[in-house]
Amino acid sequence: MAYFFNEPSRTFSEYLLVPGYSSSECIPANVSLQTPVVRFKRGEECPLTMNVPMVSAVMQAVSGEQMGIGLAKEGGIAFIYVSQPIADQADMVRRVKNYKAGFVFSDSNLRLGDTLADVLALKERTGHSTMAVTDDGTGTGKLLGLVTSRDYRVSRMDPSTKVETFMTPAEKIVSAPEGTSLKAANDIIWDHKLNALPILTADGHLVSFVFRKDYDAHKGNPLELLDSQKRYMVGAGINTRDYAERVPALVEAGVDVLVIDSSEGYSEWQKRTLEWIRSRYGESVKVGAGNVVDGEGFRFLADCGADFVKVGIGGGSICITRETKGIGRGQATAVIDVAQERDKYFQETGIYVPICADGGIVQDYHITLALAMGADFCMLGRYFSRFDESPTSKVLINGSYMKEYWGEGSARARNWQRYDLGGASKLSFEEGVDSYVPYAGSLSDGMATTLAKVRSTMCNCGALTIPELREKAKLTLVSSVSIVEGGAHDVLLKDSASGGK
Ligand code: RVP
Repeated sequence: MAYFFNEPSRTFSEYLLVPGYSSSECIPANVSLQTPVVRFKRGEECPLTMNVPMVSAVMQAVSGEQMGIGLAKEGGIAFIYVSQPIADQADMVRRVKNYKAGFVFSDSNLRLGDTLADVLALKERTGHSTMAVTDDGTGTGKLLGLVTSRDYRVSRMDPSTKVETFMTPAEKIVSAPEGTSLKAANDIIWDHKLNALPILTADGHLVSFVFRKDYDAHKGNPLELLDSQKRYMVGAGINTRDYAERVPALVEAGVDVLVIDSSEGYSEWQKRTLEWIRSRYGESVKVGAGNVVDGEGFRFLADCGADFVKVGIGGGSICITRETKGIGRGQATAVIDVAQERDKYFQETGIYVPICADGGIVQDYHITLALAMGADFCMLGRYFSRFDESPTSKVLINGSYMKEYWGEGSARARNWQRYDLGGASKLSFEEGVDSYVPYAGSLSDGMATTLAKVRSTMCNCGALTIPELREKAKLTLVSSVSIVEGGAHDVLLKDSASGGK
């Protein structure tokens, strides 16, 4: 007979934390959000930790190289999406690893023949106002000139005006040779009162820019996540189909951690993938697996050698797996169940296998709840897709800026490998939707607010670290009536009274 779970499965919004005693030491500035990412033995140090408990989803609409760089700056890890050709994914990883803080690859480039209209269109698309004019229109072409917003006046110039008539030509540009240190570049910027300094090869090809504002920003990233060679850390997704080619390419590109990207991870395919990686690389390549939603699935993947296990089926904001296939489990219940098994596994074997709560984080406090319930870190898609650093377009809809966000199981992404159970090499039916999310500005500002809330709640619970939160947390279920009580209620909101903004 079928097995029936006794309790209904629940989501994060059905829980709240009940505050504990906070001492005068318990202030947000003293909170550490450091957390393990990969397995380690009792008494040993975890070989890969993060400074904040957040990773970005393995999705086309979320994790490209900009997210890789941006999130590492904030102390977390982006998992570069797998639903693209191997060489392209490896290039993205390589660009994050080669990124030198403060040295920016030029993504807004023009050719001599381009016009003012092209400049404006490029600015609209990338949001960047400093543009290189190169012989081949790429970020590594020979530098012929620079265009910034100080070089043109839209109201007084014809849109068909050629770039070469108003750009600052190469001979008038202050530049620095490849190999210049960030400190020396900054001195040149300061001495010449520049906003941007192009770094050039000996034969005049563009390598990167150093921007005045980035140098200042770099000094403000105390949590940035660096490898032993002071490069940013980055992750990448793999699938259970082409791992024999994809993994070597990603490892060669310098990836720090992999994850098998699948909607359902309790499978022989994942076992085979993990075994292949272990036989080829031993413990040197770190790889997470998933997704699972109960202790049984966790134990299977832990026994197969997964470095961490991802938890969550059907809770993603763009995910319709529960509707289409009828599989899944409320995300809070799944995390609680898997965390209990992880602790049992640790007691029995002395091996700690971190777990990642993937999907369904809607409010910032859901992160704190997930941590209190036992997650070591959270994976977020919708959250990160809203920022400048996600690879998607910013569009104006009904007067508000939005970003596009689509599921890996949508017809748009066509990531059939993620849903593959062996057999056909195509997406048989959709498990995800294509959507808009409200644009939310820069990653750094957004995460600062989110993490301030997490730290503050931890202090309310008397916890200065994630393990302490887990030990001290008191969680209560809330009734549907008390959920209403939790929002603004029985008042007329001024925004809605005046018909909104
Ligand atoms: P969310 O943060 O709620 O947007 O969820 C993101 C997660 O949703 C991803 O990490 C992944 O596990 C899942 N996902 C991605 N695509 C799809 C889909 O098309 N169904 N689901």
